[in-house]
Amino acid sequence: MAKVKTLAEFIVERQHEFTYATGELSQLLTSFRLAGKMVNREVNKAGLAEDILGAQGSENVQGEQQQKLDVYANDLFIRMLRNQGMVCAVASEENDDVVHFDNGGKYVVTMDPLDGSSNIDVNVSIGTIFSIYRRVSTGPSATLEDFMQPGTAQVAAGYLIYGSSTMLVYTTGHGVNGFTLDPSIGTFCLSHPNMTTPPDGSIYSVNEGNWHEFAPDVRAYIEDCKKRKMSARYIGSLVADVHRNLLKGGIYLYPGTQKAPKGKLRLLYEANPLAMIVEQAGGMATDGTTRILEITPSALHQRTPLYIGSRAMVEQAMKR
Ligand code: P6P
Repeated sequence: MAKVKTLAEFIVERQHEFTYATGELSQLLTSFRLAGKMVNREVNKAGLAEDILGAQGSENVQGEQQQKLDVYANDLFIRMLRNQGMVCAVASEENDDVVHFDNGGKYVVTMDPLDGSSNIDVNVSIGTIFSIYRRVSTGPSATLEDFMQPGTAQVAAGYLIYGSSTMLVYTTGHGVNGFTLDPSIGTFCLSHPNMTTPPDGSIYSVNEGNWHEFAPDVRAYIEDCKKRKMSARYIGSLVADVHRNLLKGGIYLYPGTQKAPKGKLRLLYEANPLAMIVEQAGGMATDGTTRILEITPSALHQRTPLYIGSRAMVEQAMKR
């Protein structure tokens, strides 16, 4: 049986690909690796632990009901990132403003600590999404400017998916690799080396409940998918939908609507990290007209329409 390669071994082996100092990537990813295991433990027993299920009773900056596990995951990731010393500040979906550590760290992180959390109570896969940027500011404290970099400036991006198995998928700009948590030893092991997404696909993921608010070109594209007998798959958990399409081929789209021209998804900690990963796997990600990674942000929680997945499908959707 081939020797299993752990995430730690893989990072050391590939450290030379990380533009910056040796060991920094390993430390940066360790927070997500460790906190990911702890979130996984809580997610897996959520049905048993009443105190961890259900709404927290508070709202996040998006005005969305915070689930208890959202808050647990957010606090845990922030604590882990603060303790490891190289991250100077974090922008999280769950926090209105930047969380500053004022430690002079060279990096900043954006994250959605638990995306799709409304699915927690119904046992559907959920995920953590994160981006890592090198600061453009100097001194002990990060500035908003550090978070207003385009997605092309990401030094690493990744997601954890808490599903039938728990995986960590990440890129540093040199391809995409997936690691599956072996719960018997509590270790992420390389299970999906050099992930590439099929150039075309036959799965489309969109919330057709918004049909009457879609622009004519979006409706025309969806009609075309139906005419071509594609499969409609929509989990309602972004990481799960994107992960499935990444492996099998397909497109996920959350277009703008009349009511919400910029759609629902957030640029900094949903679209950008997933766009970097999907592009590195050979796919494509746009807002319907512009490459996601080339959008210059102007606000922490700004939203963007998102068309992401197999290149041929995203190109087809944009032709409308
Ligand atoms: P809708 C979950 O709240 C989320 O941010 C993504 O995980 C998911 O893809 C999307 O929203 C679902 O939104 O409007 O289709 O329920």
